[in-house]
Amino acid sequence: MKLGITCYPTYGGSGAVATELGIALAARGHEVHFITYEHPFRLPHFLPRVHFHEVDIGRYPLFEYPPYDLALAVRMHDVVLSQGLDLLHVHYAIPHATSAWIAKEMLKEQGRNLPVVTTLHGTDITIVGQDSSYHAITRFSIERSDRITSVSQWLKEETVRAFGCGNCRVDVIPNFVDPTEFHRAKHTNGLRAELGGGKRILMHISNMRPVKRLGDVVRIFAQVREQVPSVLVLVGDGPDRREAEETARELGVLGDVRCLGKIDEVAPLLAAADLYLLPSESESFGLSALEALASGVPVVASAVGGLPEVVQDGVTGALRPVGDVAGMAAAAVALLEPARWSAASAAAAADARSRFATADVVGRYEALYAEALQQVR
Ligand code: GMT
Repeated sequence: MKLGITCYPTYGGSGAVATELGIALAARGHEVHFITYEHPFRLPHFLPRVHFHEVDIGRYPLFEYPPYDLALAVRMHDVVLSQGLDLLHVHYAIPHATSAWIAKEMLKEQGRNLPVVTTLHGTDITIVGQDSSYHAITRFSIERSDRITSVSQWLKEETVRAFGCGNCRVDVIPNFVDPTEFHRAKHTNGLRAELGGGKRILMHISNMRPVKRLGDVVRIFAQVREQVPSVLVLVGDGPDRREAEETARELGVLGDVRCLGKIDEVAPLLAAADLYLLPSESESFGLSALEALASGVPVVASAVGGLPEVVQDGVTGALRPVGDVAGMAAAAVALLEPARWSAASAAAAADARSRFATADVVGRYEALYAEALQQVR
């Protein structure tokens, strides 16, 4: 198949999933065309059968807010025609599903009925899509997609609840992980000694927005550190990073917090970690938690959203209510006990491989594409 994929190319779970999906589809023989405003961050510069088409929004002094969604629709229309694409798959509904619908309507003038698949990832449904400025267009664009997928059962139910599209068929296709790349034994690169200096390593990776509750990450760490010599490694950047550093200073633990900033390849870092912390306010899936589990790193997270579909409480990690810093810290200390850690680490890697391996999940997308193509014929 010739597939167009649109996503946010910058740091974030939806862009990571979309890019890994495109790479896996190309490896399975499909031709993949990324259509977005920047080179996706997880895309190496050249891969066979992978193409990148930049969306140029142009600049005109009249526009305080250049209409990216229109430029994207035009680029989609153009790439479908010039490259003979069979299908468009957009990740994150806003504005990608809307642009795809416009492109689809434009293509009707060329006698094409192009199937559009929309994958819902999280805040497109839970936060941004529920803002009154976007609610109606999000609902409209989801309903106009030929097929809709969501990354967890929880997100599917939330979509029906928030948008009331009872007639929409939403297929749950979970996120996935490459078990050969996210593999503890693959990365023996001295990072453990470099980052931990003999102490246990707690890690958190995110775009550091309020929904991640970065302050809780620091507070959990401070409580763990009272009982277990440990360091906290923070990867990524975002609006809450500075405040988290301030919290660490106030708690007297800043000297054991390492802020690494944005790093593209996180598999070697995760392979060096002992525990992964994700105490989010909301999380439709928690891709970074899955990548940690595959790397043999037990996860301490909030019992919220789609996280219980990813982390098995008491087996591959621990789930506690949002904001339960003391509960998460106690669970983390218990998980760091050597025998308990070994069992949880082995269970985490095995569970990630058995339920979320790339080959199985990508096969489900291929089957869905084939059905979508049949549907519009
Ligand atoms: O940051 C992004 O690219 C999207 C982001 C979001 O806020 O929607 O992440 C979501 O998509 C990821 C990939 O499917 C999920 O693993 C995250 O759980 C989800 N984030 C939230 O729901 C907060």
